[in-house]
Amino acid sequence: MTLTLYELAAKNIQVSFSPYCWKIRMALAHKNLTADFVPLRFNELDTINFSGQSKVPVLVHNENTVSDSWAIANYLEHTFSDSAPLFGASSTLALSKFVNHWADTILAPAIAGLVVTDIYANIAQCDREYFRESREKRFGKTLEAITQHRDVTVHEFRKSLAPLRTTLQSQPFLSGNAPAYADYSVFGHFMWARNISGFELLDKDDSICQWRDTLLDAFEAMARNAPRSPIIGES
Ligand SMILES: N[C@@H](CCC(=O)N[C@@H](CS)C(=O)NCC(=O)O)C(=O)O
Repeated sequence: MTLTLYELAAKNIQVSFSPYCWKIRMALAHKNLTADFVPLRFNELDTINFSGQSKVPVLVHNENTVSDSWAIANYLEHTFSDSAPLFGASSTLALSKFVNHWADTILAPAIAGLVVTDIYANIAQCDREYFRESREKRFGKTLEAITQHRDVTVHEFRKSLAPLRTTLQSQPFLSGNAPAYADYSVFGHFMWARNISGFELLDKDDSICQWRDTLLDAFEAMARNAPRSPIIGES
C-alpha cells in the first residue's frame, strides 16, 4: 500500500505550509497512516497536472488520484474504514462539512490578511512574482497594504473567533472529547500561519491556545516539530 501526498513547499523545501495539506497530514496521523510527501513550489505545480486540476493537496493511492482536502479526507475515511474514524456518524460528517467551509471561507481569508506579506517573504524567489500578482488581484490591493494595519486588525480577527473560543471553553475539541476532522480542518489554518509567519494570531491567554497546543502535541508532536520558516520580512 503506497500513499503519496503532493504538498506545497516554502523557500525551505522542508517547510510544508498549506493549510489544506496540514488538514490531510493530521488526518493521516489520526488514521495511523504514513505517506510519501512530495514538496512542490508554486512554479512546480504542473507536476500535479495528472490530477486534472492545479491545487494541492493531491493524494495518490495505488491507481487512485484524489484532489481537494475534503475529498481526500472522505477517501481516507472510506478506504481505511478499519482505522480511527475521522467523522463517525453521518450527522457528524454533515456538521464537519460546515466547520470545514467556515474555516476555508471565513478563517482562511482573515488569516491571509494578517500574514500574506510573511508568506511572500518565505516562499522561493521563483514563486514570488506569481504569488504577488495572484494575491494582489484576489485582494484588490498590494500585499503590503493588506497587512499594513495588522497590529490593529488582529483584534477584530480575535473577536471573530468567538464561536470557536466559546465552544472550546466547554469542551476540549470541536469534535467533543477527542479530536477529529472538524478540529483538523480549523487547525490546518493555524499551522499555515505558524509555519510561514512569526505573527501571533492569538493572545497568549486565549483559551483557543490550549486547543492549538494539544493538537501541536498530538501524534508525538508531529505538528510542533515540523520545520517552520523562521524569517519574517526577509527580502
Ligand atoms: N479546496 C482545496 C483548496 C486547495 C488550495 O487552495 N491549495 C493551495 C495551496 S494552500 C494551492 O494549491 N494553490 C495553488 C495556487 O495558488 O496556484 C482543498 O481543500 O484542497
